[in-house]
Amino acid sequence: MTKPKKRKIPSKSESQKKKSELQANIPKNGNNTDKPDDITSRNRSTYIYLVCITFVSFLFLFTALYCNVSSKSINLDVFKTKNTTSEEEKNVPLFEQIQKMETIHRRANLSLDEFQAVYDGKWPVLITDVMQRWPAINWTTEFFLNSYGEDRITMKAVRGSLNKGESFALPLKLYLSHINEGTPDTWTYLEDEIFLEQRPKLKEDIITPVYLQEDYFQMFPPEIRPWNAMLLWGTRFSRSSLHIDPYNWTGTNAVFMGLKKWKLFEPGQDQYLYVYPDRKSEFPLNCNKYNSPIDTFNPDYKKYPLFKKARAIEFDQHPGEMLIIPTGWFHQAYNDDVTMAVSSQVMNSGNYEIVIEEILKVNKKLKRRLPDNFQDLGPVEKVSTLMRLMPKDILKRGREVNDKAVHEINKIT
Ligand SMILES: O=C(O)CCC(=O)C(=O)O
Repeated sequence: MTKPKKRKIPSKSESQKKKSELQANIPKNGNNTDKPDDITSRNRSTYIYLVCITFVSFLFLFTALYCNVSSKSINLDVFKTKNTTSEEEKNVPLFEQIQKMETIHRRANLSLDEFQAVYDGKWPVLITDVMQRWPAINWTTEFFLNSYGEDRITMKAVRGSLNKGESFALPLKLYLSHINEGTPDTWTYLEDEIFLEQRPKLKEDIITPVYLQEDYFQMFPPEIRPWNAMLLWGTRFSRSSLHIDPYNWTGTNAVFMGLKKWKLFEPGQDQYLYVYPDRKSEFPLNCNKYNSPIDTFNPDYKKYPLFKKARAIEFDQHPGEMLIIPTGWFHQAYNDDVTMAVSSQVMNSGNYEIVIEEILKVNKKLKRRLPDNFQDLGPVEKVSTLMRLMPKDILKRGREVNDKAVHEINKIT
C-alpha cells in the first residue's frame, strides 16, 4: 500500500515570501489597485457572499422538499392512520415511505385494514397471492377451445390507430385461430362483458378476494347492475383506450396468461390528457364517459403536446397478479404478448360517494327524487334509497339493453 503523501505546511518565512510575491504581483497602474487591507476586506466580502449563497441554497432545497411532501399529502395522511401500519413500515423512515409511493407496489399477505388505509382509492396495487387459490388459474387455451370453441364472443378489430376499431361477434375458435397474428398496426381484442356472466359455472372459477367483497353494486337491480367479469383476450399489440372507469368505480384486472403493460395517471392531470368533453357511457343508468384519444404507448406529441407534462406510473403485470386501480385514475393497458385477463369493479365504502355523485350528475330525474336527509344517510342506506327511487324507464331500458347485447352476440352475421 502506498503511504498517503503528507501535505507540506509552508514555513513562516515561506508564507511571508508568498505574501510579498503576491504584493509584488499587484499591478501599480492597472485596474487592480487594491492595497493589502482592501484584499482582506474583499476576502471578507467573498466569505459573506459564500455564506449567503449557501444559506439561499439550503432555503431552496428545504422549500423543494417541503413542496414534494405537501403534494403527497393524501399519502402522508394514510400513514398517519392508527393500527393499520405494518411493523415493517413502522421501521421505515417516513421519507422512504413517501418515495415508495412513486411506483407500483407488489403485495402479498396484505391485510384488509392495510388495503383500505393505504391503497383503496389512493394508490394502485398488484396483489400477488390471491389468484393462486382460484380454479381459474388453470385456464388454458386448450380448455377454452375444447369447452367453448363453438360459442360466440364479441371482439374488436383495430387497423391503423387505436381509435379505428370495429366490433364483431364470432365463434371463439375462429377468433383464437388468429390470436398470433397481431402486428403493431393491426390487432384484435376479445372484450366480452357477458361471456362469463352467461356461464356461471365457469365464473365460479374466480373467487372474490377479501379486498373486493364489499360491493354495493350487488344492491343494484340486475337490469342496471354493471356486468362484473369482463373476459379480455388480446393479440400481441392489442390495448385499451386511455380512460377512467364508468361511474368512477374501483377497477380490477387479473392476468391469466401473457404480459400486460400499464400506464396509470394519478388524478389531477386532466389538463394534459385531452379528455373528450361531454361524452356519455350510454348505460341505461347513464354516466359521463372520461376517455382520452391519446394512445400513451404510441403518443402523438405533435397533436397532443401537453401530454409531455403528464406523469404516469408504468409497470408490467404478469400471470397470477391482480391489479386494483383506484377510483379516478386514468389508465391504459397494452398487451405485449397474447394476453388473457378478467376485469371487474367494485363500489365500496371507499368510493361510494364518488360513484353516487357520478350517477346523480347525469340522472337528474333521480336526483330530484332524493329525500332532504339523503346526505345524512350511511352508505348502505344511500344506495338502497337510490335503488328504491330509480325511475321505471331506466329499469325498462336496462332490460332492453341486456336482451339486445345477448341477441347481438348470438346473431349469425
Ligand atoms: O386489460 C385491459 O385491456 C384494460 C381493461 C380496462 O382498463 C378496464 O376494464 O377498465
